[in-house]
Amino acid sequence: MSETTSFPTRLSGRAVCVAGLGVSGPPVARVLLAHGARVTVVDGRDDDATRRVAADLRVEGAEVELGAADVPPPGTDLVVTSPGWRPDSPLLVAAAEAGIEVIGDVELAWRLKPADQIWLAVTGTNGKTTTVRMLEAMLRAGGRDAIAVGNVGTPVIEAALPDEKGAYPGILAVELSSFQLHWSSSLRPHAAVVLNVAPDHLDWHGGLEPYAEAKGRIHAPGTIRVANTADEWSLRLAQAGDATTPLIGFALDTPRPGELGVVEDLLVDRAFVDDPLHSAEELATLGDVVPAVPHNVANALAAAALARSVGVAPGAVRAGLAAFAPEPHRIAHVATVGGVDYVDDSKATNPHAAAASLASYASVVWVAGGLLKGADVDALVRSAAPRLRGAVLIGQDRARLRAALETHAPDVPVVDIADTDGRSAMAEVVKSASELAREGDTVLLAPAAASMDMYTDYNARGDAFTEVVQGLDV
Ligand code: UMA
Repeated sequence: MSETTSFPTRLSGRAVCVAGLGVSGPPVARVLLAHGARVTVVDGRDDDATRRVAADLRVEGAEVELGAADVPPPGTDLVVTSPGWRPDSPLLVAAAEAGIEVIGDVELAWRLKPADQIWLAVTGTNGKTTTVRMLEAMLRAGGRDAIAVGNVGTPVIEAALPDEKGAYPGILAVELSSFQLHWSSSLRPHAAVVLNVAPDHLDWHGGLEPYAEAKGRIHAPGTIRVANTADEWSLRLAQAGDATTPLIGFALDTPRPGELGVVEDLLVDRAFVDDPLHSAEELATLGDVVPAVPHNVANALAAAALARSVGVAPGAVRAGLAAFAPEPHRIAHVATVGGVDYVDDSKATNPHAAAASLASYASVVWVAGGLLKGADVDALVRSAAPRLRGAVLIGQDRARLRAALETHAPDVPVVDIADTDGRSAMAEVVKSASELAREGDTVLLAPAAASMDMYTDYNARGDAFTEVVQGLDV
């Protein structure tokens, strides 16, 4: 497209192909139509639900092609892809070969957003959603007009732009996945953090380095860099960002000047204060963080750093934490039965998340398995071994977990559930786990794997676990 006029103006009359008719595709198509673009939406699916969404969009003026979608329509000027589309998918390869620009939904939102809207951005392998929700709560407690958007569920494009009355949120707490960052090039968040990096989505990115590199894009020119100093990649990616901006560290120990940290039972800021060398601000107590497990305290510190970067007062940080309610299936205590705690952390869909979860309990019957997405589980099993009372394995890649347990925890009893029906398998899981557990133990669903081999998503897996546990005799 010609570079001489502004991006929004250039969209008028242009042929734009929107790849994907899932969550982000429809609002992207609508915004493009509103800017006068000629829009064709493509999706590989052709089922009833997709056809219904397609029918609505056709009424609004878009072309929609369902089923095989291997090349952009002739004359396409720009492709806006949904995040999950892999760079090696035929349509995106064909677009690249034809010299057509490919951007993601987040990049489109950035190019169209009002100039004075502030973005605070969060990525990382684990903790993103909790952190943006905490951040949203802190910003609101501080009187700011803020909303959490992005990978958390509300497409950025839906929230970033002015409504019919011309109103728009002043600040976005944006959760960005590595996919969304891969398809972004000109984002310039006010402040940003990579919470942590551990192997995940390796099949999509082709390895850990490109996965981390995609996350590192969040530290754009001019962006205040927030880094978890206890995480090698988090720090390294921030250090590789714009050296002219402040680098604010956070960790679970005593903060140095320029950092946020923990002193006894207090969350403390020694960065966004008048005199970091000689003073510090108390932000909250550990008791304000729910649950106060180590990785969640790190999430709270990251959210606090981003909130403080736009001037949110310490009292609002604390009030935000108090107002924050954890989302379901994240270290959720389901019940105590016979002195055994049952905890649902179905959201632990990769080994790094499962490791943080396992480290929060002293003696665990571990429920694990599903789709490992190319991740290695040896380090996880090795570090968890001393805490394991037993393990119950489900799902497609359970043999790899079993092999790791045989190597690193040979004395730990392991029950293998071969049933692939989500509901009946979970009943067997809970029965076996309750038989392995002793009083004082925790039965922990922290699968280290994605759920889609047996469930719609991690919510359905967590719901199945919760339902069976709630049916146990108290
Ligand atoms: N499709 C194709 N061909 C492909 C790939 C996808 O036709 O090669 C079609 C699918 O049939 C589907 C549509 O594209 O109809 C879906 O696109 P999508 O899965 O890329 O994305 P959306 O439905 O738009 O949802 C996305 C995020 N999904 C992914 O990144 C996979 C959502 O994150 C996000 O909440 C939403 O945008 C709003 O921003 C979900 C997620 O799983 C929660 N994220 C991953 C994670 O958290 O680990 C990154």
